[in-house]
Amino acid sequence: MTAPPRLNAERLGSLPTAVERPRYDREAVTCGIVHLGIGAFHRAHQAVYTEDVLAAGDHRWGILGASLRSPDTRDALKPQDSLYTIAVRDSERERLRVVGSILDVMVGPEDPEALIARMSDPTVAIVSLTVTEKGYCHDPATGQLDENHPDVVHDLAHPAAPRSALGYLAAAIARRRAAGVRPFTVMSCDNLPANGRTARRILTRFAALVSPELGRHVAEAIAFPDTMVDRIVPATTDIDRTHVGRVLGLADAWPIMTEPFTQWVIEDHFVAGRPAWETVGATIVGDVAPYEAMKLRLLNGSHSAIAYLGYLASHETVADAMADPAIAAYVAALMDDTTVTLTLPAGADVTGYKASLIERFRNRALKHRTWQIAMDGSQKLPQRLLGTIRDRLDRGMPIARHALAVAAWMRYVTGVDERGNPIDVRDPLAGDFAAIARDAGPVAERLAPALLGLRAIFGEELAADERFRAAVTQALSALYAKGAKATVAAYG
Ligand code: CS2
Repeated sequence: MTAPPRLNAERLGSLPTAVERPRYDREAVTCGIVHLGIGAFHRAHQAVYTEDVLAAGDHRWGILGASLRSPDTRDALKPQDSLYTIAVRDSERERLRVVGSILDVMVGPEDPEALIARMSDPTVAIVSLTVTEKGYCHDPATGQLDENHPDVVHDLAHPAAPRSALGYLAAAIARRRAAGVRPFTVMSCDNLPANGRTARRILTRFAALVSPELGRHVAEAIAFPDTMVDRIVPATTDIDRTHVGRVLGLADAWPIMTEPFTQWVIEDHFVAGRPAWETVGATIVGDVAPYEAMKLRLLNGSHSAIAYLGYLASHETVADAMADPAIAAYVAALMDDTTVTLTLPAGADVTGYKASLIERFRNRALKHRTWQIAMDGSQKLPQRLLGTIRDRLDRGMPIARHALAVAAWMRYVTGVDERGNPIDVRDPLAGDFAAIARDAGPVAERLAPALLGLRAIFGEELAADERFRAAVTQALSALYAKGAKATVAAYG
């Protein structure tokens, strides 16, 4: 069988009629947004909302995507005029849509100056980010810039050729200021607590290390709205590529697989205008915090628990794990334990929200690997699980279920699974985990305190709390003694 021809602008007319496509003049679109970290999540989420704004006739908001590391996305999208498909799936149906809001893709390291120049263009009003938690070069426990981070040290020494998003932002902000170009808005779309405020704190400190004036300028002139972003987007596989190619009759080198659900809550705080995202489904609010806590603690907290326990219990995907009644019961109970710590958004139906999360996790049409979610736990645990644990401890409430999730993370980061096979642990602190696991051995009483000593994750106070130490050690002993499957059943 010969491969189908490549998706591109000229061939849009040949798509099957059921496939949605850009119905506006892409040539008329100008670039109003530079997006750093052009991964699958951005393409399934913000780029789709923006696509709807373009389709409604406001052509100022085309997106220039940038990768700060690998050329893969550019290599996939460039030959197809930056067009790509999203496949929206649940067990009943699949809907395909070709999205055109991304106008071009650049690769930062290939030509940093070119990216800084594009970010300095006066038409650019927003620089948005999905660089993952670790892309902020911060200390996850405190939310402060990690001034010893290798990328931070590098970028302060080489401001014209940065590696991190912080370095690019500082360089572009400085250049715009020197040229008298209006400041842009920095919009974080990562799963960090108070992502706008966190980005502001970190970038202000970074800029102050460049020069005190630049630090002041960032703090005073740049807007950093908080956002809550939500859509489940598993990594694309070759099976997905082949399937989408067959349906389109055109080859798409990087289609995006996602779920029907999508949510975006944005703080209305922009200095140079923004697309009318509220006309296409986003919610604009004065305070994102309640939405964000609900999402980070209920969705992402459960996700991380499912990832570690599910992986240990040999479940490849979230849906596989949720098909195990013991895990499903545990997750429901974990969410109930979490709920008491939340200040809910006005009018929120938290019972309905939790039920919808269970449904979303059960979506068998998505192959969301537990291994994918297990990545970078050192950056995720604080906002997903540890905040809830602190709040429950403050109220004198038991924390056993959340402690089990932390213990499962500990068991996972030792790098050896329950059958003695190696685990591919991906985390900025993977080296520390390996050294700790080597010294402690598979002994809960040694392993738990050693991992709790990682201050960047646990901070001082929680790590010293006897109730927390005891609960985690007990759960970890159970995981070693009985395995994940039996232990989860006992905690549900
Ligand atoms: C997941 C998130 O990979 C992960 O850590 O928990 O990417 C999750 O799928 C999204 O936040 C859903 O909005």
